[in-house]
Amino acid sequence: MPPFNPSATRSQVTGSQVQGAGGDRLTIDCLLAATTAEAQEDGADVVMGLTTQPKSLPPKYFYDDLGSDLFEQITALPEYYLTRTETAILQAYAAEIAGLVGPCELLELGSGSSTKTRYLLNAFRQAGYSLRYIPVDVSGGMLEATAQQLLIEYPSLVVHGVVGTYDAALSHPLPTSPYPRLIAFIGSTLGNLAPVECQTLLAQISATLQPGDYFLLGVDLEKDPTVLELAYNDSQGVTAAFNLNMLSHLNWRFHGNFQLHQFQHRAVYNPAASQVEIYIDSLQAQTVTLQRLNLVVNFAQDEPLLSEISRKFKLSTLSEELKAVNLPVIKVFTDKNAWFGLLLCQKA
Ligand code: AVJ
Repeated sequence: MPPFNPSATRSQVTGSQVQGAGGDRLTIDCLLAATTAEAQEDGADVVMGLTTQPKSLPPKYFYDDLGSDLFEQITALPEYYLTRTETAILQAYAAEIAGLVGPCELLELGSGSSTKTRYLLNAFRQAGYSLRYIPVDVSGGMLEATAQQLLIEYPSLVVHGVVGTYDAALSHPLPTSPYPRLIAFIGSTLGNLAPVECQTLLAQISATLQPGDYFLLGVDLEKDPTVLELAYNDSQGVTAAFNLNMLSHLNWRFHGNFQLHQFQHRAVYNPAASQVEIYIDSLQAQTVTLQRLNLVVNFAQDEPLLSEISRKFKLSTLSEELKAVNLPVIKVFTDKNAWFGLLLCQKA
């Protein structure tokens, strides 16, 4: 099979659906743009972020194939407790979750390498439930490689991947299923969203679910700021590389000329907003051009660019917010330190 081409144009979407080695067990829909016009449309958020003061960029631009790879490396860092902690929770409670949910169709937002998801897939398989898995990710390379691997590991799994943003994927029509849907949004990706955007996405997720469907949400919780700051300033510099890779991603995607060595990674905890803030600081006054976006940007010396917020949640507040969008929590799973929370909700 030819390698999956994440830059297929929208008009090729249907034509570029991948029918995998597993025959009709694999479909991949690509909703990303590739023509100049579409890339410009895609990059409207980049233009907005770089022309508004203070400057910022959407965290989704971390995740080109190299960025997804660097994130995988972050998850193995000694300082980065998040993935390890959530994995332990899934390991301990996946069977209970499968028991509560029953046979279903699992749609995962931001599936990445689907490593933690395997605990759920294993639990559903163990229970004898058939399962359709719909991984959604902006990184097409990682999604396809993961899907191919899953077909081998799970001989009766049907995979329908969607390469695209959450927005595009949630409104993308999928074949109907006789089973309830379980939307999984784990890994604390919700923490990237400011409170208002967070409410909007939760409401959007709720709107795509039928009463009785499920939502599984994994979030990082408030804790000692020292622990938090270490997790985003690792001693091996992997987080710094991950952060700066956003600039190389913009360079190739939008024909830009960011000089990475003229920028620096910085992460600080902001207790008032309960969030770690990740910045790319400009080490000198400089001008950057993004040809494909017709954009010229000036940076002052030491000017910060906010590349990510990583919010740390309080279980009681979050549960209220979920209830407000018709997704009441039916069970909360956590670790012994209450560092991370996994919330199983059911659409009312
Ligand atoms: C993938 C959003 C959960 O916020 O911890 C890791 C991304 N950024 N190190 C996080 C990230 C820097 C991560 N999330």
